[in-house]
Amino acid sequence: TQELSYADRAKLPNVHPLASKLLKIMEEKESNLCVSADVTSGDELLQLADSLGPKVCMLKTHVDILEDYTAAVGRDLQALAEKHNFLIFEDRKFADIGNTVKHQYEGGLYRISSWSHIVNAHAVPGPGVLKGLGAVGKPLGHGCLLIAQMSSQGSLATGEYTKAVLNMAEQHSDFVIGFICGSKIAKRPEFIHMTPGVQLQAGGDALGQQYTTPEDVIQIKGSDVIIVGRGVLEAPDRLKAAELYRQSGWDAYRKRMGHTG
Ligand code: UP6
Repeated sequence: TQELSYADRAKLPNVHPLASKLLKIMEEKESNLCVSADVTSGDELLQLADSLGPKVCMLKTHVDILEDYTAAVGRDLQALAEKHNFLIFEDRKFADIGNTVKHQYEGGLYRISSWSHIVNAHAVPGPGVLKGLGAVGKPLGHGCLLIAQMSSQGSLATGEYTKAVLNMAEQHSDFVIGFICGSKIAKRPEFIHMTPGVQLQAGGDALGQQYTTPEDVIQIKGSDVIIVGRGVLEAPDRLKAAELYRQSGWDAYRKRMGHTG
């Protein structure tokens, strides 16, 4: 069977509206790049969002590593997402009972649900984690990614666990829009596959991170979005690096779709 393009998938009758929006952005901007903006200052985060915004379909945050978070950061980030047409993904990796994650998502210092389109969760607690997050996120039109696999060495999220995560996603497709994973795991083309642990050269870091290339992730493994942190952040020219990752991710997608050159 012929593989569907991002644009085709955006039009599927059962696609979540937020997944549809993402797929449209990807096609429009020719970008399957999500930059992981892992910086510790709010100003630097906003400056990154403004300069790299045109290159990405999504910006991923770890809001709890900011040393100077104020509500203005969330608000300004939202404005930049509008300006440059990307989605915001707070990589909070919720992993508690429904009632607790509901508070963590909606309240506290960060009020994540007020500015982030997408969050993610571990499936470890069972479906209650999605019930809790969904109670806050669904009325706002937000979506959730389930962590089905991890890029780190020795990850326990493999095999039967990954299958169970897939099952949970299928049963909650009104809120779950896809997965954090190493390769395409779901047959349903409505689900988005997003893969971290990406650099232009395979390798790793000293703390267990493992890297593969955009080509491997998109073309060979069949994932949809590459998530790149230090590959961009530690480059001498971040904008140039982001463009390089955008281009290689897009080339890999074009090759997967059967285009040459
Ligand atoms: N991340 C992973 N692997 C996972 C899940 N999430 O690396 O399985 C996140 C990290 C980090 C980013 O929390 O924010 O993706 C990867 O950053 P890097 O490209 O600098 O390694």
